[in-house]
Amino acid sequence: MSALNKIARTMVSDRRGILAADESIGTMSARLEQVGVKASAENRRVYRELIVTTPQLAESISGVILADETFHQKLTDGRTFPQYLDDIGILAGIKVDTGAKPLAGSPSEKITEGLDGLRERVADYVKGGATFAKWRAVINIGPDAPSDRAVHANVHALARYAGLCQEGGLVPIVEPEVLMDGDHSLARCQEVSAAVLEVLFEELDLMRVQLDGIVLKPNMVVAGSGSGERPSVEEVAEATVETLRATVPSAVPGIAFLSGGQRPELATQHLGAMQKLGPLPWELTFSFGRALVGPALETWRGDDNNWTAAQQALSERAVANFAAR
Ligand code: 5MM
Repeated sequence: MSALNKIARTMVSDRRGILAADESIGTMSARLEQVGVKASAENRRVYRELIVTTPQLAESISGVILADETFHQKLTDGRTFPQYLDDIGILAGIKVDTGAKPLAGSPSEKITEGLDGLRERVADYVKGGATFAKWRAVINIGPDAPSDRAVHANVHALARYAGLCQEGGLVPIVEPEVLMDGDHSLARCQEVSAAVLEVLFEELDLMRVQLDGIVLKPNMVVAGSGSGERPSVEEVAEATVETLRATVPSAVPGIAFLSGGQRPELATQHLGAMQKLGPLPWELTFSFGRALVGPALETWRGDDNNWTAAQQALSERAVANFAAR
């Protein structure tokens, strides 16, 4: 078993999942302000400390994805976040993309940037204790979207990122997110998700990415949030698994879903329903952001008196997803 495969398997095995705590400075600041907390580097650090020091987190979480700012910050006890995570048996990951920007020629679509200097940044993150990385491509559905242009540009960037990470010793989480925003049907989401995954795996092959050393982080196949369509839990699970079976090679050790704005409980139900459709060629787990930490942030609101209750809220979501697996 290669070193990359071993890390990838650790990330998705034992019914554990990955916690996405890598909101960019802009996103995290907005989320803090929504709950009445002043956006500052120190408040973002304190909030991330609350998340990672949640008791028994390692029982249900295998890895935490950090943002660059957090990666270089320290906990109150002086340990860096990667050092602390390693001490409690959780792998430290790092978001290495620098964000999704308007795509030239298709301003309503996005291209994720961050390839410049990536080889050197990967080397620095490995020295700092990272074992895996993440890059998120954003694909939106609309009357004229996604265009072939946007899909190809994004999967090309994902494949080049994945190759550079593997060369430097990091397992790449490959995240092609087809957004839930819009009034499209579940069938349309399925069609676009399948098309994106198909060209993604062609591009990963072209760039000689070792498939047993990646973790795929896709969206679930759901109806657009403005569509009025309310598919059952089983319908979402079946459409998602059918799409993945048709497009994701069995060499991939694991698939860890993003939650994409679904209600936390619903995302968990979908994950649970998919496990019942096995046997499956890969592990199916979670790499949720909002569906794991949303309730904790709402509970904390910057008040130290709510610290324990907020950690309890995170713990409940993490344990529920562990149980759903
Ligand atoms: C945690 O949010 C991640 C970073 O977002 P920005 O760079 O846009 O601030 C995001 O990539 C996240 O990892 C995925 O979307 C999964 O999170 P959700 O909330 O969709 O489960």
